[in-house]
Amino acid sequence: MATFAIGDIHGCYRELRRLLAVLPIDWERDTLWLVGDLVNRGPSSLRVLRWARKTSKAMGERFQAVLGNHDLRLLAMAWGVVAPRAGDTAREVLKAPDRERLLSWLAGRPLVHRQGDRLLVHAGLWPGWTGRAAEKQARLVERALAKGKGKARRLLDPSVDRAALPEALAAMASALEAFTLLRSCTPKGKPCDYTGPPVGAPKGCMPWFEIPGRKSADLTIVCGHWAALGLRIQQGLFALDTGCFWGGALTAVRLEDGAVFSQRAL
Ligand SMILES: [Mn+2]
Repeated sequence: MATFAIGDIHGCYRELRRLLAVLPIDWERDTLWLVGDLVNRGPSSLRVLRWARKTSKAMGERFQAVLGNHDLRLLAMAWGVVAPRAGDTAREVLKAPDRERLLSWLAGRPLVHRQGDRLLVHAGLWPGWTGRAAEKQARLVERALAKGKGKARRLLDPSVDRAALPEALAAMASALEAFTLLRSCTPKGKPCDYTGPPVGAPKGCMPWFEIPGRKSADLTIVCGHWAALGLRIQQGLFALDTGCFWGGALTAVRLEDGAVFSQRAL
């Protein structure tokens, strides 16, 4: 039984179907992980979401998709917390007849999924977190998001000043930042506002997974979110965002042997 992981899809449904067509996956036995950002930017968020929900129902626990920042943005748009901007192509989901069941499925996705020594997350983990600490934080935030009420809305509202939040909610906001947005940070774990490739990072900033003494270093992390990093497979890391929407490719890997499967952007 193998585990396959696919990078950021961003509504690129055609590429997804082509990738799946060549993936040597046994749908009855193997496991499929998605690193999140299923929707937005690309042309077919609705079709990707319908496929993901259906596949999730069919595969059960063998299918896992963690929430990315664009998945959360779709929920925030649906809840009226943020107004859609140009480029928010995922808003097509809001007009769909099946929007409620798609959105409630999405809101029920985890932020972190761990199986044995493998951990799936969209962006990253704070360097001071063990895998266990990350899971604990994730469960708290997931519970709030699945309810979709006041707490969740405040967590997804960019106009809320985090410094003014109650301590518990501020901790959840910080966790959400690591899970869905983190790329590089300082050795002390202060995030850097930088989206480019690691080689051009500002002084004192390094990829979160290279911070010395990182407490989750005993795990193999499967993540995406950082298109400028691209495909990075190294000890303890599978980073899979190869920028399909940006004209790159959609990438899958088989975690057992690191075999790479790729569909270039159409
Ligand atoms: Mn992302």
